[in-house]
Amino acid sequence: SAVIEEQKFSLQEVLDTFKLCLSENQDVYVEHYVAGWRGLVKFMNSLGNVFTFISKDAVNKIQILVNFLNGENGSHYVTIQSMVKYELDNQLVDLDKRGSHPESGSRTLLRLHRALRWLELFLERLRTSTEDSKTSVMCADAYNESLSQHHPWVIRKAAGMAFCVLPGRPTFFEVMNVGGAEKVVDMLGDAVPMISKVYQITEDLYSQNNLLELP
Ligand code: 1PX
Repeated sequence: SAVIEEQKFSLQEVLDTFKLCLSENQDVYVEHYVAGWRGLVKFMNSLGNVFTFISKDAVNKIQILVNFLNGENGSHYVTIQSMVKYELDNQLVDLDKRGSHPESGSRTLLRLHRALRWLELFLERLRTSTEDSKTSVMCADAYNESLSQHHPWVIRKAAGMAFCVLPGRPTFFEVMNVGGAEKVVDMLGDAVPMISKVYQITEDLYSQNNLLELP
């Protein structure tokens, strides 16, 4: 059973991936960013089929970035900073409206970046929650405060329905497979600042380049 234990998925490993994102000079590695999202998707899928409409879009966006990373210009896609510079310098981004580059790396990553803010807010709520807190409420509050502002009504509606069937806090903690509630709180105390940092660096980069509203 020790072997089975080892193979079991833990959210700790996933969140640790985000630690690997930052280089010495505060650049963000696309490879680890994408790996972090892969792990989150895996976690979400283990919660049930209702969440696949959400994970499908994330998977699609992850794949777009992986294709760039493995493509012939992959060396420009090593960090978010180099990706943005390369795509802007070579007019590879639709800036005002969708045109000939509807799936640029920059606009694709922006969608995940906005979702990362939701994750940060949700995990922080989870961290400070009590036994009787509802995951659905924490999730919805975090969403309404962040990602929802970028979604049309129909997506907001569907997301709201998905939140309602989220498992309760005890099951949620169990699926995270980190240990007891205390361990989860410790782990989140460690992970959330790291995620915030990655988020803030990306946010500043996009803001400086006026890219926060990419279509
Ligand atoms: C311990 C907590 C871990 C939870 C991990 C959950 C990972 C969540 C992954 C969510 C990724 C969502 C990416 C959404 C990107 C996006 O905004 N896409 C939209 C715009 O894209 P476009 O290419 O058209 O400009 C797109 O329209 C999205 C459609 C799918 C619905 C998105 C609903 C987002 C809800 C986020 C909350 C997830 C709740 C999961 C519960 C654990």
